[in-house]
Amino acid sequence: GLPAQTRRGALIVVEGLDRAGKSSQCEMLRGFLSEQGHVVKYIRFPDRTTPIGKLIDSYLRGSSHQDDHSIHLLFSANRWEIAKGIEEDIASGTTVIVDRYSYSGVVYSAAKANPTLSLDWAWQPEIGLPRPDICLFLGISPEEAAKRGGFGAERYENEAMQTRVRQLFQTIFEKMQDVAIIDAGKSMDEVSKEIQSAVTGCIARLDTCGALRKLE
Ligand code: ADP
Ligand code: FDM
Ligand code: MG
Repeated sequence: GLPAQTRRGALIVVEGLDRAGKSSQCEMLRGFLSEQGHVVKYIRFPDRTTPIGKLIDSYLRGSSHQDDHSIHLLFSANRWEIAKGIEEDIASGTTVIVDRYSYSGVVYSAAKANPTLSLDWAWQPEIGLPRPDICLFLGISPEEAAKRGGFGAERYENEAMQTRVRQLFQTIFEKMQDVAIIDAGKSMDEVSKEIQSAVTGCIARLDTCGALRKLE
């Protein structure tokens, strides 16, 4: 491969339902890639620390109300405000691991079954954001997820919402490129091995696949 200084970083997204193991796996992947000598950043969406993120946090905790379209656009704006930083990191050789991204964005909003908030409508503000080199989708059955603890107190943590979210994730990832579907019902170590192998393949292809692309 090319020397490290000239090689760009990879943009790696981890998606999935609540309790699929996203955050645990992001941490493990960060450790794995760091040991390999990569410079790695781990970020998550929503980023609840920014002014927009604070509005989102209050909405998710049920402390405030927002129109469905309005909160959708705030989630997207929360990615746009971080996007330039991601592009700079990738260009300077840092690999960025992202816990939830535009795919959670469209799926959770469309799951509300609001008649004027289709998947198609929801995707539009995502167009132009940095496009992941790989998206790891951690799939888990409701039964396996339930073994990992009950629902939390946040807005979308209920059976009806999670069922629709599961179906919509299926719908979007079936026809998507650069996605690795991972059985997240296995042990943490088994899941992390599968992730490592998918990510290693992705990074090996980076030398030939050119610059970071944009969502379209
Ligand atoms: P997410 O970020 O997708 O909501 P977490 O990584 O926070 O998921 O994991 C949710 C819970 O499930 C945590 O208690 C974690 O320790 C546990 N967990 C994660 N992955 C596994 C696994 N493969 N097998 C069993 N338990 C797991
Ligand atoms: N979520 C997350 C959205 O509805 N839209 C988005 O764009 C993103 C990134 O916010 F219920 C939802 C998904 C989940 C909640 O939970 C965030 P975590 O536990 O912080 O991942
Ligand atoms: Mg998490």
